[in-house]
Amino acid sequence: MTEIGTLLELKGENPFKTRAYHNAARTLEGLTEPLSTLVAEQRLGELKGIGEALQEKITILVTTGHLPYHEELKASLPPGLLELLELQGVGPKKVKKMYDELGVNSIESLELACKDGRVAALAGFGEKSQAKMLEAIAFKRQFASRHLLINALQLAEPILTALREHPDVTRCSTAGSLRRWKEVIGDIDFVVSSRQPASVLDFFTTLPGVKTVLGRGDTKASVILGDAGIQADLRVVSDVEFAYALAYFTGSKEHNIVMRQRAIARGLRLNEYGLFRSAEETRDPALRVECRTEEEIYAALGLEYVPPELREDHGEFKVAEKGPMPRLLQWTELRGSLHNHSDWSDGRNTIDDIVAHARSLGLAYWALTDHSRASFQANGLDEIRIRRQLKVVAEVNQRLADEGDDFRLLSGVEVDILRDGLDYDDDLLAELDVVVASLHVPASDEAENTRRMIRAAENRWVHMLGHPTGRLLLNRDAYKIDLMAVIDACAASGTWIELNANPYRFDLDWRLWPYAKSKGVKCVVNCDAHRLEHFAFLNLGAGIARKGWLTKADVINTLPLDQLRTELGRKRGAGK
Ligand code: DGT
Ligand code: CA
Ligand code: CA
Ligand code: ZN
Repeated sequence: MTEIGTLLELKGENPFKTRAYHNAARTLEGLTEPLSTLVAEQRLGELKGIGEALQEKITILVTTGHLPYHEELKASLPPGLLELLELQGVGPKKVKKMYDELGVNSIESLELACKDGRVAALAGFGEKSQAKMLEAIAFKRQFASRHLLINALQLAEPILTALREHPDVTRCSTAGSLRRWKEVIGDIDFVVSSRQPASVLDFFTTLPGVKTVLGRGDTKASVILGDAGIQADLRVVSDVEFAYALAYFTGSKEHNIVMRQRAIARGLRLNEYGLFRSAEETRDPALRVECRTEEEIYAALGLEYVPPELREDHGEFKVAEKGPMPRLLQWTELRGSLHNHSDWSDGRNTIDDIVAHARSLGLAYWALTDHSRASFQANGLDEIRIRRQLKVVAEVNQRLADEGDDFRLLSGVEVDILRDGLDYDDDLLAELDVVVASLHVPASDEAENTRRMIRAAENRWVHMLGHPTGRLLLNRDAYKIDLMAVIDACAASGTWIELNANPYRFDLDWRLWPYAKSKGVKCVVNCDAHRLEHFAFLNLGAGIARKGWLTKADVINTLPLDQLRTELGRKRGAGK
């Protein structure tokens, strides 16, 4: 629906018509029951803003899986136009104008038009906007082959399940950066053991999600998956080779290099085919040290097992040599999230829906931390509205208590860090269960940002700093900030730091958690949920916490409610 709306805009259709599609798309995304049910029961008419023409199109789309109207529309426009919309800061109106007046119909032709100044000459464009477009092109190219973890996972998971169920597959796993839970993924890797490699490769290269087969040999294949266009490599080995292949293709390259050196130091050779009693490269089965599992490979090299998330040559060898390796956080140990939004600010869902969903997931608590008033673009709450919300939260909790339910909704705010302090007075902050402080409008100066964040951490009512660098992966860099100084200030003031589990953020970065932990700073793995699907970010964030060497004891929101309340009171009680 969104795409139809966009296509109509590109065609220059009247704005009411295009808006109808965009509104319908929004309505459909926010549905609380399956669309197919609504269609089957002919109840689309109950939905806001969906007229008869749209109902008919939606019904065709849901029942047949495609929509001729959409396909005709798409075919009537050059395919490159949609690609242009992927450029930052380029919307349908601009694309239409450049297409109509300059014939720009692809990224390449836009680049040319910018380079000879034709875009700047268009009415309403100018030099600045032309330069911005060139920047956006460079940016897109730089990241063309890098993808968010969540997008790669969503493509990989059904394939892994399908491989597991395939009769010719003995063992299988993801490998590479995906298995290591890197925040950004180049390509997806699978390792499979089988007696029938040809059959597995046939299956893999003809999966429904496969757009292009880049290459296929006797033991491996590479394909392009999905509309996102992510490459996936599959290697098939014999089952005796599986553990070595899995370890090798999981990487990282840096980790593998140290593993090889350790093997050589023991008079052995390690490669993707095995661990061999040999002083030179070989794949002679007679020389192989039998290892069924990765654990056995690590043991043969004098190491405890290293979980995939830690295989970055970031100190894991020193620990695995001496032991014990820490028992890393499990996502099922998380009991709730302490930074989330509702439809009172820029979230999608009502408080009742949020509570029902959190309970259905078996969580123990959930904090509502809508935006404060300075975030007016996100419909931030002023004092009157937040006090009204406090009452609603109290009523919800009363109802839960009456029903004998232990789940609790916590009140709170994501308060803006402003130039001269916080967006709410201390008196108001003191009334809220959970206070997250975030810098949404940073200064250009590092020292200034650092000063503002430290000042927020030093406020007695602030429990934690939210998304401390403001980065959006593959989109927007971190603002300038001295994170070490901020972490030190959190350590000194007893302030926690959020690990924002939104897959665009993963902020604070995993590379900094060992430092924060060494200073005694606690982590809170937060969904920053704006809609119900975002509750699933707990799992993603827990993986990043693992990658940052964090254990259950390092993460505040593993605590049961009563202990959480004690911890929430700790900083506030200090110095009273
Ligand atoms: P990516 O795909 O860029 O996100 O990162 P990876 O780590 O998945 O890299 P990829 O797909 O190129 O290769 C998968 C693994 O295979 C990699 O983590 C380590 C191993 N590997 C690949 N090439 C080499 C190599 O030249 N030397 C060593 N030691 N290992 C390699
Ligand atoms: Ca890879
Ligand atoms: Ca690869
Ligand atoms: Zn925020």
